[in-house]
Amino acid sequence: VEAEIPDSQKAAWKKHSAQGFKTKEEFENEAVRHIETTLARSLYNLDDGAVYGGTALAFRDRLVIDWNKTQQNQANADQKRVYYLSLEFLMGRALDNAMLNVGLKNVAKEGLAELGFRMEDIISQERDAALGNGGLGRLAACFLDSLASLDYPAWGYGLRYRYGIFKQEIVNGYQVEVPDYWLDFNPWEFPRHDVTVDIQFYGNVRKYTDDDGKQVSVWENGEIVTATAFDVPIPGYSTPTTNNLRLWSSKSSSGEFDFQKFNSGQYEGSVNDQQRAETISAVLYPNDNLESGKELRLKQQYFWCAASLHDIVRRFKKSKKAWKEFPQNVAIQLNDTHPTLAIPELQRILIDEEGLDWDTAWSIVVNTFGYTNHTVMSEALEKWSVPLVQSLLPRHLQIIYEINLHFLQYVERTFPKDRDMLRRVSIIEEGGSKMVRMAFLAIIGSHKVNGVAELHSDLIKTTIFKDFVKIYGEDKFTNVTNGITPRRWLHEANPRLSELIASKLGGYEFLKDLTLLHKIEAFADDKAFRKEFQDIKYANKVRLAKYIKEVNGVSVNPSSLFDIQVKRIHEYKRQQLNIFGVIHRYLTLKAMSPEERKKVQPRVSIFGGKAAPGYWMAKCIIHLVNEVGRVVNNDADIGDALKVIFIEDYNVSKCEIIAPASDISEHISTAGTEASGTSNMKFVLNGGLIIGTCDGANIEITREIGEDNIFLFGNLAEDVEEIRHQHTYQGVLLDESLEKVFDAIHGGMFGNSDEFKALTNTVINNDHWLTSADFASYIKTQDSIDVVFKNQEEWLRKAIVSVSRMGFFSSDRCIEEYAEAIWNAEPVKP
Ligand code: GPV
Repeated sequence: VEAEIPDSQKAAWKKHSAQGFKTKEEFENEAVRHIETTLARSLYNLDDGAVYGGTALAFRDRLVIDWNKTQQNQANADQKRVYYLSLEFLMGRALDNAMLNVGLKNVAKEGLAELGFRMEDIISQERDAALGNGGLGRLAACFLDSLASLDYPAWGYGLRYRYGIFKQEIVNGYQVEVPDYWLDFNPWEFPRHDVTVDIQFYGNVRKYTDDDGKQVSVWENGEIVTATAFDVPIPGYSTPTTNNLRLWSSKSSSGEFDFQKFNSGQYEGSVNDQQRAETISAVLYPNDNLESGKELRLKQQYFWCAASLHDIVRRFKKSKKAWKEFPQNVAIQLNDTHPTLAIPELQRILIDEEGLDWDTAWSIVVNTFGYTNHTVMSEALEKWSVPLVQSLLPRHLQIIYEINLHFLQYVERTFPKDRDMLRRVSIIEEGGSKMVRMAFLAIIGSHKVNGVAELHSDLIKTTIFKDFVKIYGEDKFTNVTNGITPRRWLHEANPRLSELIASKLGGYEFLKDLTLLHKIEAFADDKAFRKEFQDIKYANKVRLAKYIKEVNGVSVNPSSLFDIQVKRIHEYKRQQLNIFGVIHRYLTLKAMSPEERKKVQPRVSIFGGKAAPGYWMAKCIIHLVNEVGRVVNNDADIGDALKVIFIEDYNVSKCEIIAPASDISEHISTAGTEASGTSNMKFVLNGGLIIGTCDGANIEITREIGEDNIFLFGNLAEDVEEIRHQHTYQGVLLDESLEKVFDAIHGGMFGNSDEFKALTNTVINNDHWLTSADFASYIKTQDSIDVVFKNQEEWLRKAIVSVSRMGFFSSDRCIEEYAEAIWNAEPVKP
């Protein structure tokens, strides 16, 4: 195509092509131009919001110039491309990240100052892009940052939800969900009205024999919905590589609305189709670690998988290569089972549309896909009812049955004596109602399956996927321990700590190679370094205390020990264990004399996190935390000795203020339930210590930083089953201190005790999450934390050594592992 353009035309384009600003002057030019023209505002009609808009648009222009060059360059390079399919991308704010990654933050800061504005005020105008629930969605966002920073030719594919995760308000101590209108102003996306794909639902399958005597299936007569692409540029750090996140938005395929209906006076009816179509990408399902089985969710999954695959196949076909080369050119990673329909969809394209035979097509499919599992908990494993799939995706159900047939025939040949095996591993679960087990389909259709931390990857091999290890062998199953991007989670969140590290390491290389942090271990005993490290932590706590004062109206003393648990509210994550521990502490303080109380290490217990709107028990936990806070924070006997705070609407940008301000953070899931956890990494990287169970990545964090530097407690994963068994057959032996806590709750100390009955009863009745079984160990460990914290020198040493040993947990390391062991992909030099 390039060769066909006349030289004179090329020259004209080159002469006028956008360059993007480089200097402070040029930045101010661009920002002011956008404010005055794109946004139609003026010096006399300005606020931080408008200046944010102008600044963001100026940076967006920069990004899109790099984006264009990157796409051109990657197309020319003709290397294998990686596609990361995720229903969630929890991106947070983009401006600060864009400024850092293109290396123009200082230029912008000075420019803004000259225009009369402060950088922090402008950055904080941006609302989060919150297209995700929790760790799974944030992992996808960290991976995009690392893929671009390491120059991999990689695209993310997701859905452009009109409403991301709801905004959480706390009203009278209860969670209230409010819609998040995040698209009101979003300068980071480019609508591609020319990039559309028509997606079919329902309909029927017609079979016929063609002229060559071949059986052909045609899926037809369905409803059509159109997918439109919206592209979000993803800048790499310290490289011009700017990758793409393509988000699909749904709209009616018949244009705006039905003109016939409109003209015949049926005004309302005329918009029905349009609304039905737009509903598909309207809202993110707010469940974390729980599947809901709703038809609309299945529609979302197919809509997004089909649009993405169509796009990927279209790009491949431009290369004119043979189909068998597809897996050498394309790697598709499935973020959990949500995109599993991509497997039968690619098989359908290859056999129904491209005319390949089953076996050739299937080998292409398997070599293309990799599947990442994020949980072993049965309530989170996706299953779709066969009649639902039959009606929505009739051709896919046929293909799934055929995949299953081939697979079960193979299993039968290999394990002729184990008849029960066929029932256990079948993609179709028989029984009351037939279900499609998506995880099994994902395993069978992928060449690699990975867990997200060592313990978790071992658990999937020995529990839920045990039979598949027998069938396929160990090599199909692997581990890639999660990581986080040090750009956002160290440099952006904690600029002073980043600067201190850079001052000792002679630059910011460590943001590209986090293992370089090991060099600061040498300063763990350096007095001046410790002091500076301590000052930074204190300043970060002051910042958080200020926020808490503004929002919660509670004064907390920044010298107190800040104890933080922020994550989705879930019984398995055990915020209930934490709040029961807080109540125990309160009762203990109340029983003391004022003199004794003065000697106790003051503490601020901080909670934050959303509950799925339909998750009753999680909402009870939020309510209890708020009620305990109300009582404790207003108790004159207690004063600074204990404060209890619930931070409303926890999200990515709040985490950036919270993580740098912790002394201790809580990662206390029942052993064997948290696949990895990633906030544990964020907190340690920011100089806080951890109280945690032997679960998920806590185990590898312990291995890296040393067991002297972490507060571990509780039963081990290998003993959990046995304890639950005892609970079932011998009843729960309630911990004595916990019983006192329950007495206080039941006695109405924290308001109407009926509201908390469900919460205490589940512990008393079967204690599935080992809240009572782990309580004594938890309390004892919390007490030891008070003792160690009093010795600030020892505490600082632990914190500094821990930071220096966190290099392994960079998401850059994850991406290199995926590239090497799963994708077989290489970077493209920019
Ligand atoms: I499945 N995860 C999540 O955030 N949502 C889910 O629906 C499921 C898993 C999380 C796990 O709970 C974390 O342990 C893990 O660190 C994260 O996924 C990323 O792997």
